[in-house]
Amino acid sequence: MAVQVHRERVQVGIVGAGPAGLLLSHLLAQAGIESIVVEARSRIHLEERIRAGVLEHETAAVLRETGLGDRMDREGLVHDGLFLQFLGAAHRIDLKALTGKGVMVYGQHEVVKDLIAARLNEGEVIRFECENVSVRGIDTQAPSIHYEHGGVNHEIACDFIAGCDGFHGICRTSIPPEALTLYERVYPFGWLGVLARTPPASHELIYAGHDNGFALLSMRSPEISRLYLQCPPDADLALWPDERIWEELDARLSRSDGFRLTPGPILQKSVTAMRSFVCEPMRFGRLLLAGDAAHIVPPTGAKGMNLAVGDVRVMARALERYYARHDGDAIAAYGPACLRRIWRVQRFSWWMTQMLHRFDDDSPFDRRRQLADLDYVAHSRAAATTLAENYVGLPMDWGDGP
Ligand code: RFL
Ligand code: PHB
Repeated sequence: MAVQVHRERVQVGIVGAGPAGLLLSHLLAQAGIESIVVEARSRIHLEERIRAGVLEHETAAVLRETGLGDRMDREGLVHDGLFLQFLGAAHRIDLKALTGKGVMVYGQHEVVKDLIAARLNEGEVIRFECENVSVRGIDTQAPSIHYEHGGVNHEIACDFIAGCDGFHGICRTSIPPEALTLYERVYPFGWLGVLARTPPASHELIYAGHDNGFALLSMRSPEISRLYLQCPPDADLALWPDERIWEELDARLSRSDGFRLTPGPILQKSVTAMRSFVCEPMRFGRLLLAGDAAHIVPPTGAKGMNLAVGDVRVMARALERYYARHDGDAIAAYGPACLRRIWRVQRFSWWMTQMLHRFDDDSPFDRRRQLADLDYVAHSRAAATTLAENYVGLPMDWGDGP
């Protein structure tokens, strides 16, 4: 029996409608390059998936410059500082005074909502709920994306495929393993994250290093708090009833000045394992990887989504140059240009993570060294500037890109 196949063609086929895939599609459209985004999950799932919350100064600027800043500027919270907390005292790092820049607290799912709305304005360029997605011919001039939807097989022929399908996607694993070098560190802990209906107890984020483990106070709006606790990587949520979560947050975030959290209804909870990961190179033939498909950072530096934005900005520029003058060198330069920034961000995310978390095999020496690191950042303008410069974001354009 002949199987029906629906065939179409596009310049760039994109796998994954997270921040990387959606923003790439948006940037390409602005450059007059057509793309289609193939996504495994539903629109509602993407729009409700709670993840990152901090946009670097330049990430917010990119969204604004490309027409996506209106709601962010209305509803997002501009933060000019953050607190490092240890030994029961909070120390403010004045990002604005140290770097001239701040960050924007605006949920990743809100960015995703804005991007989906902007892309769907231009037609059916996002295909949701695609099954059995695969990529073929990635080392040829004629790669293609294949998927099933509603019992029909689909094939999209493209010039290039952008693998924006996250850490567990199929793009990176379609590359022959011998063509890749993977760098990885898995941490012996995870984060238990909760979304709670209670006004944030602090108007700026608090990163707390405590003997019981790390805790973070963040937020999504003046009414909604986002809080995290270091926990075992495979923590069973059944063992974390709401009362235990509030008790532990209170213990780790309490201070000698009487600061206290106000518990409220917990709307959502989840556990995230933590790793540092980089895949090199970021391109195999005509498949280009971006975002979490190519690298993962532990969330302590608030960098994952920002790195994804940096990658696709460079990729969009490379593709623009390719189409303007068939410049294959621009495509070859994509990965190396991104990797320089990626490794600096890896370093920062690792440094924040090891400074603030408890490791089971910490010796008393390690603990004193961690506290000395925190003390140094809290009391040295030079050390605080290093943290601040990385936190608000290193420049996305190092001048050596395609
Ligand atoms: P995503 O967002 O994972 O999107 C990948 C998309 O690909 C789809 N997909 C497939 N589609 C088709 N076929 C397949 N076979 C597919 N397999 C997967 C998925 O459904 C999904 O829609 O990757 P992207 O676009 O690279 O974006 C990366 C960011 O999502 C990630 O780095 C951040 O969320 C990380 N992160 C943070 N980043 C920040 O910049 N600032 C933060 O404050 C921050 N906090 C966090 C975070 C991540 C966290 N978790 C849950 C991992 C806090 C947490 C707790
Ligand atoms: C968040 O608001 O979800 C958040 C903020 C800062 C981080 C990680 C996550 O470092």
